[in-house]
Amino acid sequence: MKRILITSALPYINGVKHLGNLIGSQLPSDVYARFMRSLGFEVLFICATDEHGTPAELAAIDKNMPVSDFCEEMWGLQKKIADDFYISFDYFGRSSSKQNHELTQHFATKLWENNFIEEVEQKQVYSIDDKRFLPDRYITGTCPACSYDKARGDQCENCTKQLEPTELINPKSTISGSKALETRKTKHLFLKQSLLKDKLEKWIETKKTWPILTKSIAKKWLNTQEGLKDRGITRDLSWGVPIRKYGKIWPGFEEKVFYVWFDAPIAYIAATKEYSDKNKMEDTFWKSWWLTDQGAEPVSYVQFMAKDNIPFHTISFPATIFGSGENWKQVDFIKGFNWLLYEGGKFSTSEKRGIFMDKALDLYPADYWRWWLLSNAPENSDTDFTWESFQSTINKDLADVFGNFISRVSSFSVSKFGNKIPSCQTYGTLEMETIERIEHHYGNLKELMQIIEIRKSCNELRALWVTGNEYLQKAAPWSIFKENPSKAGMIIRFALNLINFYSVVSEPFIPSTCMQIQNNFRFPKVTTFPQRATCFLNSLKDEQEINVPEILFKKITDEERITYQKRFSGIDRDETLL
Ligand code: B3M
Ligand code: ZN
Repeated sequence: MKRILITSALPYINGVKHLGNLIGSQLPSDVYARFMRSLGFEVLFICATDEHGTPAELAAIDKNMPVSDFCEEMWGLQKKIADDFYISFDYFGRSSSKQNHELTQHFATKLWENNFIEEVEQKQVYSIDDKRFLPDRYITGTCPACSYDKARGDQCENCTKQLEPTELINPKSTISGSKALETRKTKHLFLKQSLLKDKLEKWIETKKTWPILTKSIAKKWLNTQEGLKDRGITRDLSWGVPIRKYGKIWPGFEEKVFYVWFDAPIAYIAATKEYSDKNKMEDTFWKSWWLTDQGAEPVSYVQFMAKDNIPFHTISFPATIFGSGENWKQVDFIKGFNWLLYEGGKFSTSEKRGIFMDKALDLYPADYWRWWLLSNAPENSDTDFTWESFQSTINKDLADVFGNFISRVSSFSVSKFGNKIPSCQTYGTLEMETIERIEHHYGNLKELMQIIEIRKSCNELRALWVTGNEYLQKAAPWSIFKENPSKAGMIIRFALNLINFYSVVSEPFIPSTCMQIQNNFRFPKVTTFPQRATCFLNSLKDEQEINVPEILFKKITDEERITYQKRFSGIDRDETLL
């Protein structure tokens, strides 16, 4: 298959994401997208902000901003941060776009036509002063179990008990503080997922290559009552996709919007349409990626996400697509991730514990974070970010192995041979042996990236760099230069070719450094990977100019590590110790 559609789970709009969110979707999907482009596939890489739902409304209230302004501002910020991390989205859209409104309403209409949506009457808390029904989270009161007086309608934060809003003692509206609440009847739309059980089951059964994490979560949801329960897909909010059927307000649903998890995955499609509309492309463009009946070349569709998002992508969204009865593209492969922990505990936004994407870039360049996160990606189990591990990984892999190789080779080359690449002489046995080792790891790297084994791919890339260092150590051009300058020149020529090769194949992982190397050495631009490393390892021309690059990776000192360990350990940690 020549075309690969890649989506990264949509970052929720309410705040800047932390490193755990980054490694859970955007970063691994970026490496995969970059790598597949370089292998010559036609790639479309899409993401967007997930903007609806109560947390967005609450965050906007908190900032004293209209929710649409808040979302617009946060979209800009999230886009900028993604750019600063060199995430190579083809398009970064918004779930609040007109395209998503229309598509979400389209799906709901189709589901309704096909009898997968039903109207259900329910009792719900209504606030007389606010003149609206209140979602569970908009009601607070005293917990019947532990008497905590700020318990929310869905759960008590203090004792974690799951609650019904009607169980709260002295309930009041979070919006106005009003206690004039009563229960009234109202209608909600439900998606009848249970009717699609067989279809979903058969479909998931065909996914032989899905990672264990993805498949086990999918199966668990498929086989529990809870998982396939019909889902309410409407909410009493004003910010969201209005409930419409055939383009008209759905009678009885004037005050409601679709549930955020109903419209968010549809935004993958809508963001592609947004991209297409923005660039004034024909509709055939986005349809060729998302509809299987357009006569376009087949697409392989890969999604990236953290494990808590898997149920929505293996059950609810596929149910929406199947239920529409239309030929929308279903996902082919879901890459799920476990949690990234921070120094043994959870990242916490409210306690300011852990490192957030914007702060991270104030401390170190994007490639430092990218390399640590990718080489420690929580693929098979949760992974712990520690400052010790960060310091030692960066100092060893990037500074001592990769960076050092480049600076030793280039400074020796410039000092002995000037600014031109030393001219040719055929490679000897050691070079041939090295080529063989390179070929082996390069082959592994390509295979592993195609099955999206991120950590293992990083190991192979590291092995490529180590091979270069070991070669240099053995060949020791500095000790033979006096007697045999032309052999030393051959060694350096080979090593420079290696640098060129590294700068191409490492680019998906540490793109900014690789661009810097390519510019510095003025290597010819390469857009696709070589079939075999061999054809690359004698590709530089004699007239190639060499410059010694500035230090590529500054080492992380113990002092820095200790300072940051303290600074990011949680709210006012220092004061409480006093
Ligand atoms: N917004 C991820 C989260 O915030 C969620 C992903 C939606 S993907 C369609 O947990
Ligand atoms: Zn409680």
